[in-house]
Amino acid sequence: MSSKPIEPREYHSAAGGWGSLRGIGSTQLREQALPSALGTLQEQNKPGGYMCSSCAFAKLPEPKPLEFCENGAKATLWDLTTARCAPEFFARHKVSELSRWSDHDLEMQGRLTTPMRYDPETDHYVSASWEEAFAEIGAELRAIDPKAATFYASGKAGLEASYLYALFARAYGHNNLPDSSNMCHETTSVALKEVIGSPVGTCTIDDFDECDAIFYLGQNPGTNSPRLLHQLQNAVKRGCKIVVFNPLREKGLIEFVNPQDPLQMTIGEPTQMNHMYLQVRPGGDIAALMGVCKRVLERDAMALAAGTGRVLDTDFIDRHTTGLPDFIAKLEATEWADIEQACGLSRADLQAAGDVYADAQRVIGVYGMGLTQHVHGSQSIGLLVNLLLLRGNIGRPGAGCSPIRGHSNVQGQRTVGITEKVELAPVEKYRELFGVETPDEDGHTTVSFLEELLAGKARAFIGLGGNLARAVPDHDRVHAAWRDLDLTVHVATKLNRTHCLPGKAAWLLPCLVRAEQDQQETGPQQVSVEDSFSHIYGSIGRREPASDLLKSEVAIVCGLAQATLGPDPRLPWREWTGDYRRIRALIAATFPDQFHHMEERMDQPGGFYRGNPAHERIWKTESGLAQFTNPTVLNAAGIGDAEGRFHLVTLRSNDQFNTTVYGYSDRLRGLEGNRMIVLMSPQDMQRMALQEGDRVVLGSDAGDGIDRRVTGLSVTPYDLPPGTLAGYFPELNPLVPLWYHDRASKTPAAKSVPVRIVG
Ligand SMILES: Nc1nc2c(c(=O)[nH]1)N[C@H]1C(S)=C(S)[C@@H](COP(=O)(O)OP(=O)(O)OC[C@H]3O[C@@H](n4cnc5c(=O)[nH]c(N)nc54)[C@H](O)[C@@H]3O)O[C@H]1N2
Ligand SMILES: Nc1nc2c(c(=O)[nH]1)N[C@H]1C(S)=C(S)[C@@H](COP(=O)(O)OP(=O)(O)OC[C@H]3O[C@@H](n4cnc5c(=O)[nH]c(N)nc54)[C@H](O)[C@@H]3O)O[C@H]1N2
Ligand SMILES: [Mo]
Repeated sequence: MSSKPIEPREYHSAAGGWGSLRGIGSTQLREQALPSALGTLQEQNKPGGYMCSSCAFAKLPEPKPLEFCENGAKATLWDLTTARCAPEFFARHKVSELSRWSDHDLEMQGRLTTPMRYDPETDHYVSASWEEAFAEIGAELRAIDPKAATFYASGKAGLEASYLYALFARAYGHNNLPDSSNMCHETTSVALKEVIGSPVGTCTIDDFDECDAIFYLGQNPGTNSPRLLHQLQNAVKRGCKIVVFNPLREKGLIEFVNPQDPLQMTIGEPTQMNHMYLQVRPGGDIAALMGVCKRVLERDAMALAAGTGRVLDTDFIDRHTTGLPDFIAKLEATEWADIEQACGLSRADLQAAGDVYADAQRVIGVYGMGLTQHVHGSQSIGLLVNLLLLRGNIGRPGAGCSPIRGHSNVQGQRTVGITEKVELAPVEKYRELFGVETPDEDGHTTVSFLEELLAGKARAFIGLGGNLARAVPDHDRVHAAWRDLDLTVHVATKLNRTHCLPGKAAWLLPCLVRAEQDQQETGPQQVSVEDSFSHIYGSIGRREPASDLLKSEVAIVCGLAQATLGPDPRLPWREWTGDYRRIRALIAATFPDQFHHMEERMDQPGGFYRGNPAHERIWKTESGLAQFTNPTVLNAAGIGDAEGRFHLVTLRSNDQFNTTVYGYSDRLRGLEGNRMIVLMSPQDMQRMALQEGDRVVLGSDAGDGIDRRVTGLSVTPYDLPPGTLAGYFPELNPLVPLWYHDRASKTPAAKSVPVRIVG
């Protein structure tokens, strides 16, 4: 064993700053995007322009001259590459060969240009016409039981294509409409619905201008929603206190230099972003929030004794909530020692965080995958809501619950009917407007689709975007089963690993990206999207499409529906393709309260707010009140501690968008050049007698007898709580058992995966 202390890796500059500008430049070089693509970026996220296809952050009413971040620019330049993945490429490479290529190398081939059909005889994709594609896919779908087909959506397609995709599924005969949400914020949709009656966040972006404290749990803004750093920086400069809970010290929550502020860029000091940074153990948020709530009660008792007024907002609690007495009993029965053990944080730190909460008039709770991707993730969200309810921090300015969504229109896809749950589908409206009867049975979530796949019962898969077989848990097992599907169809922009697992009949259907012009019979068309804050925006692309043969997602969905369902005067798919205003009129007719006058309102600066009852303190819960809930566990991980067991957190780097791997630089964590790494605390490395760069094999410790392992991982020292490992998604997905998911929502628990070092 070496006696030299092991130094954890870290990045020594602030988030933002010159590093983010260099990040954009290197993408442009790597992607050989035309210089004019940089000009196109000026239209990003502005009224009359196109909306970024990266994350789901707000598009502000008063945009700056450059209203994009490093990663938004990368996403656009990645879309606007000059490279083309054309039929000649497929002629050179067999699909079985391509299935061994890296995620990065596949997407680097550039934009798909032509519909491609899989030829099982030669193991090549070969070009075909759109007419052939639609006719053959329609015939395949007509030949099977609709309930054996799944229509997945990845969260990028606009509201128009999404609305029609959901309608197509119902008219064809199933509710199998999982989307990427099922691996992401489904925990939010289920948990928030239960406790506040709304499946989405209650904040709008303006709330960040008024809050006094932000409790920031399990979300990495520096990489995944960089534009939010500006709001956070402004809040800090106003004196707002940010309290972070995260096992990793993420740079964006430590220090930030605004790349659009010339003064700060040249001579200024970085902004120190947090007031407290609490390195909670994975899943320890339940215990940590219990500790914070305990302190709030202590402060309330102290205030009562001193006669200085209550800390609890008793008026709000009496009028708007139910369940507090039980929660108080639970808090009183929970020992500090157990809390400290479950979260790895000290009582003193949690009390200090409780004091920040109690002293703030307006508090926002922000969270991301660090809360949602756990077996008891729903309980963590319940606890965060409990904390907010104690002082009436929901439904007033500067306060609320703010989940940060993933894909740029993932929330919107759910809003307009892409859901496997019948109760959330506009069943009456489908009947009234189209004579379509929605099947009664709930459809598949992502996990239940995969269970069917592994059981050999699934027959057909259509993906409206995404890279599902790569993004899911247990993907080694999934890959083997995927090729037994009778039909796989991917509406896509670039080639990915799932495409290289063709079913017996298999198609790649290339589509436009958002920055490209979508020309239809009535002229250039607009689409629309929804952000994390329930605002809807119009989006119009002006770039010349990457190929003459590309179709829009709307045109492809309509082509597939028409070919599958045959002519029906109540479902004029062709006319809808010709004029998207007609689709928006249908969206408005289906959801009139939220989407009335959509056409006029979506282009106004800042879009329009579709409303949220919980924001108005109207609680659409079973009791009609906001609900305090009691946790049944103190740690959200599904499997507890044991000798030799680690809890593995799977993460995104700063150089990827989900399975799209732009490159190998995780700049904000000081990690360069290799994604096959496992981050480990220096203490654990010493205990295990490991050196930096040692190669290890991680194996599943889920106790189900299934051998899951990932080899060739290079040990890298990192500042992590002991017993915690971290590494990259999707490389480590083979270690996540399919059954290891949030109990309430079935969201895979990718943040506390039980593993061992097995070699
Ligand atoms: N550039 C870029 N932007 C993206 C994406 C991308 O891949 N690249 N993906 C998009 C999508 S689909 C999504 S869903 C979002 C994801 O954005 P995030 O929600 O930020 O997701 P992750 O990168 O998975 O990181 C989650 C954070 O939670 C922390 N964490 C892990 N376990 C725990 C825990 O138990 N408790 C707490 N408190 N923290 C924990 C991790 O250290 C990490 O900082 O980003 C979207 N935006
Ligand atoms: N272990 C682990 N697993 C995870 C996660 C994790 O944190 N850890 N995160 C989960 C989360 S939050 C999510 S959202 C999922 C993501 O899962 P998915 O949404 O299925 O995956 P993406 O990587 O976003 O999909 C990328 C592909 O989408 C296609 N594409 C890109 N742009 C467009 C477009 O404009 N239109 C169309 N039609 N296609 C397009 C391209 O072909 C590209 O290869 O992964 C989940 N899996
Ligand atoms: Mo996501």
